[in-house]
Amino acid sequence: MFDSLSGSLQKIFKNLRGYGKLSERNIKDAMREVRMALLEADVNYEVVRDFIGRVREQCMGEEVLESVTPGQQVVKRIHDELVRLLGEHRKDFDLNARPATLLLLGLHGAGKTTTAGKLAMRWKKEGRKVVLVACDIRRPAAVDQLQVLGRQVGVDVIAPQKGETVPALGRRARAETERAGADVVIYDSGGRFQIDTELVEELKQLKDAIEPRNVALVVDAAIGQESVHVAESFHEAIGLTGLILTKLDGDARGGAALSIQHVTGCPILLVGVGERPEDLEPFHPDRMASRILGMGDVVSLVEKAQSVVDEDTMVRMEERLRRNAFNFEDFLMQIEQMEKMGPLENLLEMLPGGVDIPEQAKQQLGADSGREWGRAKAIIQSMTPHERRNPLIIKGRRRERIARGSGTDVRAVNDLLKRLEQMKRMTKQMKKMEKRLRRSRN
Ligand SMILES: Nc1nc2c(ncn2[C@@H]2O[C@H](COP(=O)(O)OP(=O)(O)O)[C@@H](O)[C@H]2O)c(=O)[nH]1
Ligand SMILES: [Mg+2]
Repeated sequence: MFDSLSGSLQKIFKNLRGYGKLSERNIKDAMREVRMALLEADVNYEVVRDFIGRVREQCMGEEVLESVTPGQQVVKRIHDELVRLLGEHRKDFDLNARPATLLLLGLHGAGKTTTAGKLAMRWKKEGRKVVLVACDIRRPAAVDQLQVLGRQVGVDVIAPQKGETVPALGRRARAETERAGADVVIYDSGGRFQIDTELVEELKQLKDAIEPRNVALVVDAAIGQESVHVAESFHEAIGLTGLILTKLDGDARGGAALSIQHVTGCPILLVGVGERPEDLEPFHPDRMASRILGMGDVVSLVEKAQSVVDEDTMVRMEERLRRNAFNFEDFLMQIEQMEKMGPLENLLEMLPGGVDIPEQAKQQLGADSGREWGRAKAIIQSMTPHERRNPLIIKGRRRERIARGSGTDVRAVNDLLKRLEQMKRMTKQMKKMEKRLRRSRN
């Protein structure tokens, strides 16, 4: 649903990550590109302006500019601001009353009736007794549509009687459902092509009659920024507790989803992603932001790394590796930092595409790497401090002793020594390449 926005943002990030250090100029340029991408996705102009302003301010601080992973830090700031834009935390309906009541309203064709059916199915599956009420009385077809949905899902539908007004139907349904001990009552209402005084009056009377705890506006995301204006008008006239965005499966550019909660102050509760009864998703601001940024849940991963790995140690180790002074003491410290991150299989889940790796393969990978790290640790711990600091002195006799002490064999000890050498060789090669690159640039 956010494919093109996602694509442009990822391109910008890729550039950013390419820099070892970021200058204020780099950040300004990147922010201009992000701004373009958001506007192209049809995000509200003022929302974009505020958003870019906040992110830019945060990125100009030394926390980002002086960081060892500046590109990553910028992405994290953008992600956090996106989450804020989308409403910060997941909000749900208030289903505490018995019966809990929900009034669905919106323009004609927004997806009210479809959503009523979807919600009825969802709540019925959770074991609740759901009743639908057909308050779109002006169009006989609308009542039929809800009755068909009710039959499909297997819930009762209360239909208008001859000559019954909307508020009268509301009052009757309220009394009946209270008597019948329903858990949730969903009122589907009538819409217009535009919000007008007649519609507002009818909805107000219905709302007064049923006094619903939840008043949710169903908005078609495909109409873009117009949906934001629609939501503002309805909220002002009727008072809403939440929003349901439909048709996010279509080619909507997503701008509505990114602006609507910020502009109206109403949380997005659900999104409709298709016509089938199961095409309804709860709205999680953080997951939506990750999805837009095409990053799996890398943000949690970065945060996790930040919380367990202390930056000083990492910087010191990088420095030692550069000077080729990296020894087994550093190696051990690195393993310990890795272990603090938790089992590999859990980390894999957070990577983009990580969820697609079969569970069994993940477990296997996790177990293998755990065993390997465990063995490396045992071998290093069997070395004397002097040996750890001077790997070159570890020859025949010492190798045998270390193998015995760690419950491994000489081959495993040899392998580990080789790995340390490999790491050093690689760093040396990287240094050479860097030099060559620098020379070719000048
Ligand atoms: N693709 C897509 N179509 C939807 C979605 N929600 C509703 N529709 C379609 O939009 C049209 C109008 O829906 P309806 O529920 O009758 O709108 P209402 O007038 O607000 O009650 C129908 O053809 C629905 O199948 C959605 O999330 N995705
Ligand atoms: Mg309808």
